[in-house]
Amino acid sequence: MIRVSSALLDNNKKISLLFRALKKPPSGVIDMVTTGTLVNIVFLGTAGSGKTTLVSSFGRWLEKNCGYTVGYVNLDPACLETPFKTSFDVRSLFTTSEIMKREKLGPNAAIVRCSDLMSKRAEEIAESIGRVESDFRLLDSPGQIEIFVFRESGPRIVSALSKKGYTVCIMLFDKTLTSTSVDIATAQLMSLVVQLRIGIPMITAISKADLYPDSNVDALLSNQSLLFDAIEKEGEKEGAYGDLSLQLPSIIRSFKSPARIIKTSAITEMGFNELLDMINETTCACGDLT
Ligand SMILES: Nc1nc2c(ncn2[C@@H]2O[C@H](COP(=O)(O)OP(=O)(O)OP(=O)(O)O)[C@@H](O)[C@H]2O)c(=O)[nH]1
Ligand SMILES: [Mg+2]
Repeated sequence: MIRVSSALLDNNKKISLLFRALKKPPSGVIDMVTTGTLVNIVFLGTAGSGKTTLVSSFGRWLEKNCGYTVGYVNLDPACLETPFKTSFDVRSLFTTSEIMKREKLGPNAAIVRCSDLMSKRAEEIAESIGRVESDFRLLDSPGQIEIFVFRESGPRIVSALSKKGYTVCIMLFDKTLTSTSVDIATAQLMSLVVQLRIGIPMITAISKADLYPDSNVDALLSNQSLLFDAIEKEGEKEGAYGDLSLQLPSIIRSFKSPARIIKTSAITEMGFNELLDMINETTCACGDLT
């Protein structure tokens, strides 16, 4: 972790720290930013899961509630507009619609082409993001997660970015993809696969929780024993697929330290304190993510 002596902190940072002290930061765990570490948070998630809206809302919350400075980064070349003012926008280099026209490609081929261009220019993109001087840099990613994570662009950009600050990922799932115990285990496996691809700490979160304030799977999100018991019960009913789902707990147990899944809402700010706590906890190898 980079440590900067308080003598080197500029006036803005001092004001920000004072503001935070007065407002009492929500997190009781290590406050990384007071040590001068810049934090990159990459928002990944399934299409339409609410990445862009959460970047905007969580960023505003970090600024207003905690007094942090926040830089917003758009890495989605297909989006038309962003609800935040960007400090870096990949659309300043190319856009999907411009590539469609210029190279006479359909929308999917153009998205793939953009991803490959992002990969080629990963160092340059990370350099530009690295120049954003904010406590937190929030990065919005393309809608199609597979294009970012399962091609070269995501891993390359994240790897280059990791040299420019502490980098962590929030993997967002729509509530409709986490309605049963097997869904939740599948989401955890998907987070694990994404983490293997991009190689940085991962926090799994459910979006739009304001639409489902009390769900019957809530207890399973934070208690892995309960989750595994529920999968066993569900698996017993399901025949051949049941056998597969019965294997899920042991796979998750073998590869992933227990981690709770956080319910978030960009509208009510539900789960934002927990998200910040989890980000802090990922910096500590002994962090209790259960
Ligand atoms: N009720 C509710 N709606 C939300 C929330 N977050 C996002 N939405 C809605 O979900 C839809 C998709 O949100 P986006 O933020 O564009 O999702 P995205 O993941 O960035 O979408 P793509 O980049 O196209 O994959 C929009 O209609 C949002 O208003 C939330 O916390 N609560
Ligand atoms: Mg988006």
